Amino acid sequence: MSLSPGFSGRRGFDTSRLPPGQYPTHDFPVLSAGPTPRIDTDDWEFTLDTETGQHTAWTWEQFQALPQQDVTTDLHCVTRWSKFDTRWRGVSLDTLLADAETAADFVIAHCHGGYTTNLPLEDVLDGQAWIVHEYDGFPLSPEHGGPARLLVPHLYLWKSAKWVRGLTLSPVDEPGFWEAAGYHNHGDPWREQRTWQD
Ligand SMILES: Nc1nc2c(c(=O)[nH]1)N[C@H]1C(S)=C(S)[C@@H](COP(=O)(O)O)O[C@H]1N2
Ligand SMILES: [Mo]
Repeated sequence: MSLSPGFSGRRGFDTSRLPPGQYPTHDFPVLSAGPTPRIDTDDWEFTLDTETGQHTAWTWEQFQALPQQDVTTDLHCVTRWSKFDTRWRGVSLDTLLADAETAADFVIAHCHGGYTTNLPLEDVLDGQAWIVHEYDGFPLSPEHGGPARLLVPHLYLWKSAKWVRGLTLSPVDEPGFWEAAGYHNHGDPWREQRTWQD
């Protein structure tokens, strides 16, 4: 057996996978700015709107019929916990955006309850982002964003919008809920982009 240089024997965490200022945890804390919305999959719809006026909508059934991917990834929350090897299942944004008629550079995710978050388009393509509906082999719980949430694991977890109901593509960057409140516009944990000051 060989250990990588960053391996920490104490609790079995590979510290080389830990961005600066983070600590590892086995817990999965729930962080929500408001009450947990309950959305029935019969009523669920996911929409994509482009700056060209193109509107696409998927029902739950249509969404489930899209190619599904299993993703195992580390999560990094700006409140400093990181959770390794989380397992998700969902649809890649590459699939959802494949037919989009757009020259936009930015995405805004909209959620039930009013939460929003903004991302550069280049941060959600090429296998970097998914709309996930299973966690650890089970339907995603409402507390963690079920029936479906955005997952953008290479950015701080506030970018992974829970109860997501649609994406809007825009040529203009529009700060979302936490970005407008002082969190960093981009949120790369490896560069510790926590707040406007970073
Ligand atoms: N719709 C919505 N999405 C959200 C939030 C929220 O309040 N509303 N909180 C964000 C924040 S700040 C974090 S850290 C993560 C927490 O995800 P979790 O509750 O599954 O750990 O969800 C993000 N997505
Ligand atoms: Mo957060």
